[in-house]
Amino acid sequence: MTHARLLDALLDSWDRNNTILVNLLRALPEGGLEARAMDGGPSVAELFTHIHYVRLVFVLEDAPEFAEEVPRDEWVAERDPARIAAMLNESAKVVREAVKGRLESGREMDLHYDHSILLLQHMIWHEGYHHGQIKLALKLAGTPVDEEVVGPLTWGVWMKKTGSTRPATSSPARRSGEPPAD
Ligand code: NI
Repeated sequence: MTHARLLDALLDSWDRNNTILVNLLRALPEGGLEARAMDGGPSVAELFTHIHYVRLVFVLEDAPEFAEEVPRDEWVAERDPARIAAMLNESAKVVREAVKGRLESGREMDLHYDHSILLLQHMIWHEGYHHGQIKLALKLAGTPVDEEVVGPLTWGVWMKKTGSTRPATSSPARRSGEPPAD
C-alpha cells in the first residue's frame, strides 16, 4: 500500500469515527440529550459538546494554522441535535485537515504527540470512551438505545464491507466486541 493510500485509509477511519458519533446522536431517544449517569455528572448533550471542544482545542494547540474558533464553554447543554451534529461535522473536518496537513508537510505537532497520527488516534480513543459513557447514561436514565438499531449504525460502520449485503454482525452487541447489553 502506498503512503497516499495509507493516509486515505487513516483519514477514512476518522471520518467513520465521526459518522458513528453523529449516528448515535441521531438515534437518541426522546429526552436523551438531558440524560446523565449521575447527579452532577455531565449530560449527554454536554458530553457531545465536550468532544467538539476537545477536538478544536487540540488542533489550536498543535496545528494552529488549521484552527477554527474554540467555543467559549466546553460543556454546553445544547438542546438541538441538528446543531450538535453540525458542530461535530465541522470539528471533524478541522481535525482531518490538521492531521493531513501536518503529515503532508512533514511538520511535527507543536505541543503534543510523537507523531501527527497520534492526534487522530487520541481523538478516536477519547470519543470511544465518551461514546460508552453516553450509552451508560441513557441506560441509567431508563432510556437505553435499542442495540439492534444502533449496532449497525455504530459498530457496523467500522466493520461492514462496502457493497456487502450481509449485515456486519448477526448479533451486533455480542459479535462486535461490545459486552452484552445487560
Ligand atoms: Ni473527555
